[in-house]
Amino acid sequence: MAVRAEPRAADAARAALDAAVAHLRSLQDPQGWWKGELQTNVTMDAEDLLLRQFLGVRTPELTDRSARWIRSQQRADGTWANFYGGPPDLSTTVEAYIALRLAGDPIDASHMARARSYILDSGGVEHTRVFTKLWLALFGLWDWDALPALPPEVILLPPWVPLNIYDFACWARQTVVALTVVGAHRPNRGFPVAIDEIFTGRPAPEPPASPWLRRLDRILHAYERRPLRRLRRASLRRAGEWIVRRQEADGSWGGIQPPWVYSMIALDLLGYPLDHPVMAAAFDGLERFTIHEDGMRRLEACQSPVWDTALAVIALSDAGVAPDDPALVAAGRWLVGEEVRVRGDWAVRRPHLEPGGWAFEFANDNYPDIDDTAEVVLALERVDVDAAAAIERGVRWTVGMQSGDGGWGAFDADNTRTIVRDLPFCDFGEVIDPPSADVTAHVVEMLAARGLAAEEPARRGVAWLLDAQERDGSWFGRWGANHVYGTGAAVPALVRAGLDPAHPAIRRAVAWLEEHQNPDGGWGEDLRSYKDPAWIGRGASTASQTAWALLALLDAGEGSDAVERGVGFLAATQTPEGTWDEPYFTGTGFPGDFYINYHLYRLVFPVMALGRYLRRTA
Ligand code: R19
Repeated sequence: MAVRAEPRAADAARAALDAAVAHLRSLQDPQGWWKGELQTNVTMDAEDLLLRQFLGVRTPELTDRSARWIRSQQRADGTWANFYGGPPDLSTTVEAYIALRLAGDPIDASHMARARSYILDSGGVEHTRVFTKLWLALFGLWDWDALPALPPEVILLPPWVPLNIYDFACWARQTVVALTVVGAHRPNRGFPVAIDEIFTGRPAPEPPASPWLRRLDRILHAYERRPLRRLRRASLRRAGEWIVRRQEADGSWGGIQPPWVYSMIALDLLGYPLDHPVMAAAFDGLERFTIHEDGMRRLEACQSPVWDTALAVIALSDAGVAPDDPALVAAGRWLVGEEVRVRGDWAVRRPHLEPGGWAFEFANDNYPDIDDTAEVVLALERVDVDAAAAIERGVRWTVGMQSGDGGWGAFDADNTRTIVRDLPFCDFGEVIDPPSADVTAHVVEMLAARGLAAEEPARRGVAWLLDAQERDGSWFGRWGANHVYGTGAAVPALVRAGLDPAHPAIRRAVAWLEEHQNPDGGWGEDLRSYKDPAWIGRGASTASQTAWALLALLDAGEGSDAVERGVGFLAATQTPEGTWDEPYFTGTGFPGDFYINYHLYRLVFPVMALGRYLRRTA
């Protein structure tokens, strides 16, 4: 058939979907899974060099490859950001600068001079976050006394005492336990180059902590000078055991970079030799998180195969791929094999709950999460594999993990003690895991798909969501950017749980989405929206965010012009390969501090949206 000058929207959508499906199929691993790169920022690479420097295993060849990557990410103004197009980040720039100094880049090289002038204009090393100063302290470049205290004795606090380790979100908990061991040893391994040039010499700002937490910090510093010897020894032994027991099958801790590298440093200080099986597995695992390309190396902060596979299955199924299609069957079998069947840290708050569910990564048995479990169940419902028992366990586990207020957090139930956020130590990233709209919506959608919408857990979830709707009609996006993600999750969940699309909550959400559509037909929301409300719902159009908005509008029953223009945007911006370019980060690690470009989002979400659009108009 000849190409028409102005193909109907549905024809363009069909062609785009076919190409996207073919491309998505081509990315599946022979073992059944999908995994897109999880792109973050150069602190991963800088800290990797610092880790190896600390442990005495940094080689010139590896240093050169990392340094080339770090240099390639520097912007014209000499700075590094935490996300594409983002503002310069001082801590990231300082870490990158130090890594390049370690790699031998001279102070007077122009790229170093530009970085330095930004650093000094921004207050120098003195104004960086706690983690950056901690890295410097390991090498004698920062004073241990000038860091917030965090004694290993916290590991002895029972789970009902405020500020015990189970009050921290799991990612912060594993980081904190390792860092208490490091802080107790106060190592100084020296540094082969001077970096005096990035200090201003002015006093560091006081961390914004409440008066009594500041007093607690002073008391802990005093204790640190003369810790009770037997208590200290017992705490360090407990912390060491706690860490070793939580190493995952792939050598990681929690499948994420921060606890991984700090656990390696802690175990080194506790006397584990580098060839000890625990340390050797940790090194091997890091290698599998390293991408080698064009003579450079870069690290993933985390890997997302379970998440990506669940989303890809849902997308292909939405696109009309049959449940017995070999690609979906292989994916389904692989997902069933990834089920977590053991208790993890979550059991501290839910001791009587049977294990079940899925984690985000290849290996993270200690930390299955509710978001992945919801999406995996939704995916397994659509494939011809025997998954009934795993689905049943996953649903029960999810229901058991509902927080007291009716919502769901990502990894734990009732992880809501906000006092943790006020510790002077916690100046970076979210450190608790309270219920969020996106995770709660995914669970409600899953319960509805299982025919459980009328039961108490789903009804409380719906009530939680209705209560969490913003005044403007949108929902906040905790793990995706930002209100477009939250709204794109909440509306389908509510409608599938039985809320009438004519319900005022849905109408307000639709109106909000329509008001925030860009003139090009797409949707975009800048990550600055997390800090500056003026950016909420605003930003350059991206494929994934456009798809999220469409998912909401389609489930809300909109046959509107907005939908046609959104679909038109996707069709018009597809690459010849069948995917979309998406330099913008649309994933959120920590609102305000840490962002992720999930490389498969640009493809799986448009496939879902186009597939659902065509089903409806077919
Ligand atoms: C939804 C599915 N999700 C619920 C899972 C998302 C997993 C994202 C991977 C995040 O990887 C991390 C995790 C933690 C950190 C930290 C960090 C910050 C503060 C403290 Br205290 C400890 C650690 C820094 O980078 C990270 C990356 C999509």
